[in-house]
Amino acid sequence: MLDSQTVEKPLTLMKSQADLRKEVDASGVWSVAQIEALFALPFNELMLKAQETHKTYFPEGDVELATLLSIKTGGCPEDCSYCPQAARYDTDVKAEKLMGLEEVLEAAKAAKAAGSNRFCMGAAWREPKDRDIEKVTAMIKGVKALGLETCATLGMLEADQAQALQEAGLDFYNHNLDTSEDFYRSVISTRGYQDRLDTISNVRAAGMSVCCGGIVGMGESREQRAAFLTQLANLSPYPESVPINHLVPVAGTPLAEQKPLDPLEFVRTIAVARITMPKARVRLSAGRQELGRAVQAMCFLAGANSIFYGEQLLTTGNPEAEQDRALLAELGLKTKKSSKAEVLI
Ligand code: SAM
Ligand code: DTB
Ligand code: SF4
Repeated sequence: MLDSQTVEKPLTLMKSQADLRKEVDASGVWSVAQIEALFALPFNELMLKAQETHKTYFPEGDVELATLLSIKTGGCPEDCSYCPQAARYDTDVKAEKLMGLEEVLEAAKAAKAAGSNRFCMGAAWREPKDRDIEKVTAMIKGVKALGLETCATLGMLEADQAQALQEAGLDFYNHNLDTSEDFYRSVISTRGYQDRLDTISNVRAAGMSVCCGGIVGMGESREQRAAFLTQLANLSPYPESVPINHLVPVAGTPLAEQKPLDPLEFVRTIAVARITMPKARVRLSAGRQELGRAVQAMCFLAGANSIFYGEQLLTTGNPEAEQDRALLAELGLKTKKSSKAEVLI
C-alpha cells in the first residue's frame, strides 16, 4: 500500500520537480488553468516532467497488474451514456444474476496464477442492497485469503456499507468521477456529481484506499479533461489508484458513434495525471486494444504504471495476457511484486 501523502517529499526531489510543486498554490490546490497549462506544454517537455515525477516517486518503475471480474452483469437502471450494461440501451449484454462464491474464487485463483496483483469485482448496480453486501463480503474474504489485493466497484455506497466492506478486508473501492462536473451532466442524468463525491468520502471515512478516475474521449473538450483531472488531484488526499479509461464505443449506447480521441491527447492526459498525482498508480484501463503497442509504450513513458490484465474487462475485450506480458518484456518493464504474496511466502 502507498505511504500517506502527508509524508515528506523525497530528499532527492529534482529541481524541476520543486519548480513544479510551486505551480500548486500554498494550499496545495490545483486550478484548472494550471492543469490546462500542463496540457499545453510542448509534448517533449510534458513527457520529461512526467518522467521526472515518475522516477522520483516510483524509482522501481514497475507495473501493477489488476484483473477484473464482472460479478453481476447488465440490467443496470442507470443511464450512463457510455455503458453497455445500462438496461435501457439495446446492446448485446444480457442481464445476469450475481455470481456464486465458488465461481468468483475460481476466477481469482486463475488471476493469481497468471501473476495478477489485484482482483477487482464489478457489479452493474446503481447501489448495492444490504443483502448484496453480505454476499460480496464473503467474496472479499475468500479473495483476500488467496493473497490478492481486493477491490470492488458496486456503485454508490452508504457509510455503513463501506464500513462492512472494509471490515471484510476490502483494500480498494473503485468509484469514478468519470469526467468534469459540467460535462458529466451531458453523460449521466440518473445521479449527480455530488453523489459520486459522497461515495468517495464514505470510502475514505471507512479507511479504504480510493480507486477513482474516469473516461476520456467522450466528446469532452481539453478544458473539460483538465477540469476532470483537477477534481481528482484536489481530492484530499488524491486517489491511490487512478484508472484512465479510453471510451470503448459500444453499439446500442448513445456514444456508439463517438470519434476516437487523438492518441497523443490520450498520452498527454496520462502525463498530466502522473504529474498532478505523483504517488498514485495511474492505470491504463478500458480501450487498450484500440491504442496499440506504440501508444501504450508512450503511456508507460508518460508515467502509467498499472494495467487491467486479462482477456476481459467487464463486458468488453482487453489484450490477451500473453500479449501484455510480451509487451512489458519488450519494453523492459518489471511487474509489481504482490506484497501480499511476499508475506505468504
Ligand atoms: N456500476 C458501477 C459504477 O458505475 O460505479 C461499477 C461498474 S462501472 C461499469 C465502472 C466504470 O467503468 C465506469 O465508471 C466507467 O468509468 C467505466 N466504463 C464503463 N463503460 C465504459 C466504456 N464503454 N468505455 C470506457 N469505460 C467504461
Ligand atoms: C474502471 O475505471 N474501468 C473498469 C473498472 N474501473 C471497473 C471498467 C471498464 C469497463 C469497460 C466496459 C466494459 O467492459 O463493460
Ligand atoms: Fe450502471 Fe455502472 Fe454502467 Fe452506469 S457505469 S450504467 S452505474 S453499470
